[in-house]
Amino acid sequence: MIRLIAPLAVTLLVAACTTATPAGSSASAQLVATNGNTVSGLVYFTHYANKVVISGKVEGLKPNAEHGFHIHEKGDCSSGDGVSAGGHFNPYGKRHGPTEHTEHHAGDLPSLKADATGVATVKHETFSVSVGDGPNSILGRGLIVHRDPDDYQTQPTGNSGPRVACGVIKASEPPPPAQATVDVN
Ligand SMILES: [Cu+2]
Ligand SMILES: [Zn+2]
Repeated sequence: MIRLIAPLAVTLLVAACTTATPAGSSASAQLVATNGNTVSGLVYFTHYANKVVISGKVEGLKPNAEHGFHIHEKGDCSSGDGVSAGGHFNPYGKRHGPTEHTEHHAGDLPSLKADATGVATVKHETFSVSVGDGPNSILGRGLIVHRDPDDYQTQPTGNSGPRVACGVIKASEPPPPAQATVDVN
């Protein structure tokens, strides 16, 4: 618990953009391949104070390649091609862009980087979304993996090609300890 005190100070500084979601609230998305694809995975979203740690693993990707990765507006994978998940989650009306710049959709994430065996490890922290409440809550949203890299420029999609896996972000148990090793300070 002591390790959570430092982030609380940060919370006060950026209180205008934060919500009252209790630290430790967790959600996860089981990624299922869209029609004709082989990509699968399990990704966790864990809320610590004002930030959300995203962790997990995605498999069955084209090896040694980048793949666009976003939270999409709708938790609906029913169309079979991922298109039913709608556009990028964008509660604040921003432009699509890289997460290190201020102007990006709340749902924009760094592209997945597949290793030689087609496996990508997800490890990212974001201040742009919450798990639980507020306009930026990702509960009930979609998580999409794309075939191609995100160029972080093309509006509003990043031009990362077809959707190769889709999942719905739902409240869940926290990630197992092996996946929760992100430094929360
Ligand atoms: Cu996307
Ligand atoms: Zn976007």
